[in-house]
Amino acid sequence: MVGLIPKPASAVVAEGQFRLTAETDIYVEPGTEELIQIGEYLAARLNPATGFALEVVPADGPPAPGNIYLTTQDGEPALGEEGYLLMVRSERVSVVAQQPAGLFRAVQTLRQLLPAAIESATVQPGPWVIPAITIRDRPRFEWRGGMLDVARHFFGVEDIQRFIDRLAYYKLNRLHLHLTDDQGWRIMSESWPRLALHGGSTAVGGDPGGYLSLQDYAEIVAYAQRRYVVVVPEIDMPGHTNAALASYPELNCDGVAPPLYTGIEVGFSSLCVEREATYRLVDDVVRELAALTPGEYIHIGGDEAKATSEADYRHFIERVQGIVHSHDKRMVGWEEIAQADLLPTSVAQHWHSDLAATAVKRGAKVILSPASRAYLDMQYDPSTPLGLHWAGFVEVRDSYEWDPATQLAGVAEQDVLGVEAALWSETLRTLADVDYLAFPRLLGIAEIGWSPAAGRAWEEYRKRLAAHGPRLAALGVNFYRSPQVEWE
Ligand code: TNX
Repeated sequence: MVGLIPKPASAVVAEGQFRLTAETDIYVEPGTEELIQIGEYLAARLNPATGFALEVVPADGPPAPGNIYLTTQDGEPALGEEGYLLMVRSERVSVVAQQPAGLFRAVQTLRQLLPAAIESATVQPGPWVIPAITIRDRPRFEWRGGMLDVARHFFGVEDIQRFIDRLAYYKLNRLHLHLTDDQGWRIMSESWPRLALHGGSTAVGGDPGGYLSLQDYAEIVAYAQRRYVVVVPEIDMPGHTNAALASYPELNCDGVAPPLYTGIEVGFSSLCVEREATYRLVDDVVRELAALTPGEYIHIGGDEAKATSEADYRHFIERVQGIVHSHDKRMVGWEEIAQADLLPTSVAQHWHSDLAATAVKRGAKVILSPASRAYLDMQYDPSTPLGLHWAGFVEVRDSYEWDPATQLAGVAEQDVLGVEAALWSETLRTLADVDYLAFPRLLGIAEIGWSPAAGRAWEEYRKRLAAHGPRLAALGVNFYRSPQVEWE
């Protein structure tokens, strides 16, 4: 129990312990393709370190002692989409959920109940013992996200998949991909191929560029789906668009394409709001992405449009909202979109101002990513070798000690769709860099999104966090060993 992050809604320790042995198998009921896949995911997590060969078996009722049982049979409706009941007893481990997603979340709890060495890629001595416990759990918020900026620096399919694995381990369920910005356009468009071919050819500091093919994107979506993570693609506009403007002169009001940009200034670029070419681009790109995105949301950016007049901005956002809607998606945008008329289905993402309260007044829900808490690219302290500090230094405690229901005046619990940690990549070149800023702060945001507010306290959290040091190490995560935590 001590080591679980996010902290479960309820956990009661029981008598005895379950021992995972070479004879243990994973029984799933019903034996559908989807449940078998969840069982296989669990087996793949347990087999390398144990050296066992757990198998997945379709079941008809609870299996013989010594086994693991995952079922959606008689799942309580109160557990919702992602909740679960996990019972560890000396005879067996059983998980009951209303939906497969709940079983998947429970599998993460089960991994965390085992010794940290279970996450090792090579055979470890064991023994593989889980203390008996009953956990009844479900998330507080529906949206628990991690954002990765693949525009300032490009991260490809493999890195993004590793990032998804890390999100899933902490029960996060949204991967927001910031796909485009001034420095790079990172997704192919069949209608506008120069966006990626030219606009994706470089990165901050002149570092190597790159882009995702539509097939790469589909592969990422499928990988995320098997981890019950919804991909939310972002095309940032009308500002943050130099890469697009450089690729197609007709997107510029003066008809002249600017050069590519590799600096880190913001707020200087804008699609030409008066030109029809702009809306053809938006419609084509949103249509292509929507077709490959099973999730409900398309993120349209909308931040820091300092090169667009206020009236033009509102007109642009409202028209783009209509385009997103016409492709059967809900629009998400940074909090600045609150200046426009929003549909009740639209969502505003808070980062630094009081505009989220305006969005709420206009009937929209909000996602909270307060920069001083949830921006993972903020340096921990002045000695952090990566990151920025325009929103201050954000130590592990700062990123943990806040609550979505009280963070903003005019935004109450029922207005909050959830929370998201954002990682901007101006200063990041490798997955090790990503890890160093995301971990361990991402765990705190995951807990804020999942766990009940009552019972959350830094002094208790930092002890559970300490137990994740060896886990993160076994997973190969290059995390920051904050001096605020007495790492195990
Ligand atoms: C602000 S947050 C930005 C990004 C930068 C980030 C750096 C937001 C919506 N805009 O363009 O990358 O700060 O921390």
